[in-house]
Amino acid sequence: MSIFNEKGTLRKIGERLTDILVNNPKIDENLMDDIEEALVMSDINLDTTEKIMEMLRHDIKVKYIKDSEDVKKALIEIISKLIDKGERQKLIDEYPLIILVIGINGGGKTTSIAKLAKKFKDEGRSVILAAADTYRAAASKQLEEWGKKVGARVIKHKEGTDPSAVIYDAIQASKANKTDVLICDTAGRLQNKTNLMKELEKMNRVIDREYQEAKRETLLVIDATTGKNAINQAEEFNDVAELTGMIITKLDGTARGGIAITITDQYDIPIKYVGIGEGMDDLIEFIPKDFAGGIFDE
Ligand SMILES: Nc1nc2c(ncn2[C@@H]2O[C@H](COP(=O)(O)OP(=O)(O)O)[C@@H](O)[C@H]2O)c(=O)[nH]1
Ligand SMILES: [Mg+2]
Repeated sequence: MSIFNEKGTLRKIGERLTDILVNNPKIDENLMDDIEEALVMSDINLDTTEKIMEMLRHDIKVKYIKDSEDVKKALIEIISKLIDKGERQKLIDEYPLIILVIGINGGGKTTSIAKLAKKFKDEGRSVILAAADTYRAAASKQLEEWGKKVGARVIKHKEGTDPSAVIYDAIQASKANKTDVLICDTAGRLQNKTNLMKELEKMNRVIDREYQEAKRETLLVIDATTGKNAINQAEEFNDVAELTGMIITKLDGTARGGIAITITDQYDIPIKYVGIGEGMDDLIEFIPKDFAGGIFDE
């Protein structure tokens, strides 16, 4: 079974499509209507669904597809193509690297940062974490605890200080220690878009000025269990930040894996990792082909 579907995240969409294909071995308009309906009911939006259907009709015609087993194969291929952003799929593998992690509160930023730090540490990379979510004292404490667990130093300031100042200090520490990776936690204040934008701009200015030698990633963390809301968040954050990728969290707690397909298609942002639990090792690389195959448990 595909690792992406072990916890049932693609169950809804998989069950619907499998039922339809088993019950309609003949390829006709009925079948096409049913497939379309199944996609829409699985957290895939209308626009993306139409795109998938158009590609499917095209494949059926040019590949002379005659049976539902081949429809299944075509669907896997189409969805895989839609969510695969090629070169941009993988996290940059050049160092020093600075990763800015953004997203709304409770989405799983801090946990995902800990998981990422653990991955880097396992690869033998040095890691510093910047506690730039300075709005709640609990936030930097949480990051500090994770830092201890994964063996990464945490740079923090007092509650309420300027997040850019934390990033400034963390950059100086990273430069002084020739640290490979600096991961910055941030506060997710989407309620006030103008402030958020200003804050992000300031952080980016500090990075531009102080850490020119570093490669950059800006990752948006999205909680899959929020369904349609997740799609709105992608839109809002995509407006205010130059996102290089996403981490979709809590795919273990939901059958709403379909939103991953919509988000990557609609906003052209690669999903780089997915969270499948609360533990340190519960972060897996997003492989489009495997994810699409997971729809039919292949
Ligand atoms: N089941 C599950 N829970 C997660 C995952 N990622 C984060 N969480 C939980 O979501 C909650 C919020 O996470 P946190 O990292 O504090 O979110 P932040 O506010 O964005 O920093 C915590 O209870 C985490 O343990 C995941 O992939 N799966
Ligand atoms: Mg946090």
